[in-house]
Amino acid sequence: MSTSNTQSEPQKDSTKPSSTKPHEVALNKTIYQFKIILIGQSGVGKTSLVNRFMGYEFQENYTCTINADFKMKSLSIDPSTGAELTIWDTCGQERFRSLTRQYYKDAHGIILVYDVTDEKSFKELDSWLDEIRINNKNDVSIVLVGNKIDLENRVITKEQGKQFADKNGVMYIEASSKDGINVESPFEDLANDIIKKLREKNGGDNMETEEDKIKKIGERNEIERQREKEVRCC
Ligand SMILES: Nc1nc2c(ncn2[C@@H]2O[C@H](COP(=O)(O)OP(=O)(O)OP(=O)(O)O)[C@@H](O)[C@H]2O)c(=O)[nH]1
Ligand SMILES: [Mg+2]
Repeated sequence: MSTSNTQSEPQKDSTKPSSTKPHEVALNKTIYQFKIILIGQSGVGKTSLVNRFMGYEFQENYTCTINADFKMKSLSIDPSTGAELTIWDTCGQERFRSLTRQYYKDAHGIILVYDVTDEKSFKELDSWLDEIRINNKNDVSIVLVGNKIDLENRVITKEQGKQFADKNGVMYIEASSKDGINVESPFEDLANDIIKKLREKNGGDNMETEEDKIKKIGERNEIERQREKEVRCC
């Protein structure tokens, strides 16, 4: 899977969610647009993870995220499918909680992060999952990330993390933003899972699925582009 940054500068004034509409369809390539949010206790490493995924260097200094920040990056899923991710990195501090809730609503995927050296950040995971259930009514894809595995003073084992994830039906990845371990997998696994769910919705019945609609919009755009070309050239 290849990646490319389409935009690295946060646009602080935009709070509009993205949709699963394809951004571009060319020669049968469908590019989905997904909204991904990162949540979890303050200081667990959400911003560090996003920054590493974007290709920036790891920063030892801690700068608390104010409310939320966003970045965009494109992924190539397979030769005929791509995904353009709008990534919302929220602040974990309690005082921003009511503001950051607005980002849950139309998210297609959620990265829930805890720090393997911080028991409190692990114990709070149940309340974060409750937040998701309350604020996102969709069948949202979730990946749990146990971050900071480079540190020696870890208190939450890999088995504990995996058990929690299995019990709650979410994916699980251990990562180190510092050492650059698994900094892309959470985003790639989410995109794959969201696309898989969209395709599964297609199975069996004759109802027009979300993916059908997406493809149709894409095909229509392509036809319109072709028509425009024809008009221009004649
Ligand atoms: N050793 C180590 N330190 C990390 C890692 N990831 C983040 N940190 C450090 O942890 C601190 C907090 O990281 P942030 O990414 O700012 O945490 P955050 O979750 O975005 O915090 P808020 O914005 O307050 O919600 C910083 O000092 C980082 O350098 C990691 O994988 N290993
Ligand atoms: Mg942050």
